[in-house]
Amino acid sequence: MTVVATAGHVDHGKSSLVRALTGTDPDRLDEEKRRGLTIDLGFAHTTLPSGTELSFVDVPGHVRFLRNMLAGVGGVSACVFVVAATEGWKPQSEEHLRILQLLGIDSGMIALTKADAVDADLLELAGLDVADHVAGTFLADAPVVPVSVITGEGLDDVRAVLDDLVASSGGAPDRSRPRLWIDRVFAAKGSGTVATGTLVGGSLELDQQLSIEPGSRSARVRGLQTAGRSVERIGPGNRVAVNLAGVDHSDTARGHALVEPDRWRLTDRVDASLEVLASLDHDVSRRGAYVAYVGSGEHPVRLRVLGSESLVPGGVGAVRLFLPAALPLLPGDRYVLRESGRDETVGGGEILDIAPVLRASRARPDRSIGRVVAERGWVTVTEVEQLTGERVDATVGEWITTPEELARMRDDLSTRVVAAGSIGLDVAGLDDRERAVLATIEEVVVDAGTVRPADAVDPYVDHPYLAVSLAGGFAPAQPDDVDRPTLRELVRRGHLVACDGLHFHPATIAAAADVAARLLHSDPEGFTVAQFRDATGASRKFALPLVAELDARGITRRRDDLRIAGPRLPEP
Ligand SMILES: Nc1nc2c(ncn2[C@@H]2O[C@H](COP(=O)(O)OP(=O)(O)O)[C@@H](O)[C@H]2O)c(=O)[nH]1
Ligand SMILES: [Mg+2]
Repeated sequence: MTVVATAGHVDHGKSSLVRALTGTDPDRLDEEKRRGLTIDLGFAHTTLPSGTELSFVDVPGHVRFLRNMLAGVGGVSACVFVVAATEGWKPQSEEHLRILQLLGIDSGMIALTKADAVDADLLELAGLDVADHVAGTFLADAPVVPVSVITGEGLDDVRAVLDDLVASSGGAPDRSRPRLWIDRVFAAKGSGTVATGTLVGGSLELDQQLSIEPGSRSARVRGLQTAGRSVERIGPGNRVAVNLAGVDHSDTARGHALVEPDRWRLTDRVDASLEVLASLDHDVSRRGAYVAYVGSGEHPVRLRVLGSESLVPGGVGAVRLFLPAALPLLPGDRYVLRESGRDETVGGGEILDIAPVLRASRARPDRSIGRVVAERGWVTVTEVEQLTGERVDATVGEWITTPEELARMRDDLSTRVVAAGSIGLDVAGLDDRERAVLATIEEVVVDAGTVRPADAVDPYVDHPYLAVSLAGGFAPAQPDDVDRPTLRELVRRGHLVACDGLHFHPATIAAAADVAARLLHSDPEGFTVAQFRDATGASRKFALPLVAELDARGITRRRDDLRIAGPRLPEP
């Protein structure tokens, strides 16, 4: 963490404290200086005693500028919560605390300002009052530091406490997925469009191609600055000014996001949790002019309560939000919901599903990856990453699925392959998932674009010589063109029979056995090779090995120059 936001009621001394700590007046607009009132976000930075650099986002406290406050606290992880000892807890103290809580900000300190303007008793009372109001919130155990920008009392304590906060926050997470919600855009003399924001999720570097969302307009990083310095690369958790080439400053605005192209699934419909503020005096239903604050943006939304008609004050439920434009969102992003008709903060929560597939009446969103997969059946690793921000191991190929779906598809494929038998199933007719699953089934073999049951597969079964041999009958052309290893394999697999250096088709051997059976039927005394040769029409060259093969198989037996019936002689 190196970016903190101020928070607290108007005139409680937020901007004065930032100026005292940094030397920079965060009220940069002329109107702000004239009226002594923060209207828009202010930015300043300082170096803490430890040497750590810290940026401040100073927010307006006035209720009219709440939208600007919301734009500033989006990417921030800690706050300096300001309460004036002279006034104590006020309405925007309460509202800002609720908003920070809803946005998931989980660390901070409390500055009890204007300590010079009250006596010790009042100061103590103010401290007790604040402790009461923050009980049960993320600030319950936060240090409370009395401070005065007039006397300088407490400023060093504030610095020391901020150093502790930074040290215990462990730094902004780097998920190699940078996102910068733009909170300010301006045209800088000579360098074109500059956008500023708090960078989260990953790094940016010079010359990087970025996409501005919504709208997916591309821009190149021409320059990068943080804390007033030009840098070539900047990591998450920093205030960054990005000089963008390729876009006009009027094309982009607060609320837009800078992201890497094609890394995000842009969405205008999300399911989210909604925690309704207990202070609300009515239920929350779909009726209302709602505005959602997401990132640095403010978006009019339609809302549908999931699982019931409405949510009661203090209740927690889920809603579906319909946004006017597609944003680069992820589960875990926080939002605040306001109702513009009544100008009140309704509540807020966490985005749970950026691409809901179930109808609102059936959707029960949560952040589990298992639900994302189960609702779709099959998703790729890339899709899951875009839907959840998490990289998960594939179940099979590039796909993630449930164990049930995987088993179902394996069974289905096995059945289809078995049904196709030795003819095989055409792999080209399978989809990507089926092909991935097929590769995991051991009982099948893929060969030349077809898949067969492993036991039905014989790559030699269609060898062209076999047809030649079969057609040649008792006098087949010999396989002089077939290489020796192939010939040996054809014989080993029983597709050819080798007898005395010649090769025959098995059907020819069967036919020879039939000829022998017929000859022995008409003359049981036996037949000669010459008789066999005449009966088959083959020359002696072929007749001799054939008869030898019949002997070897026990179909015939030799007695002198005659062949008589062997034990395996078939019926004629
Ligand atoms: N006496 C006293 N006045 C202060 C102190 N801090 C701020 N102020 C005054 O309180 C008023 C509001 O201060 P500002 O910083 O603009 O408040 P913000 O609206 O919370 O940003 C200004 O007139 C400041 O001069 C302080 O420590 N002591
Ligand atoms: Mg101010």
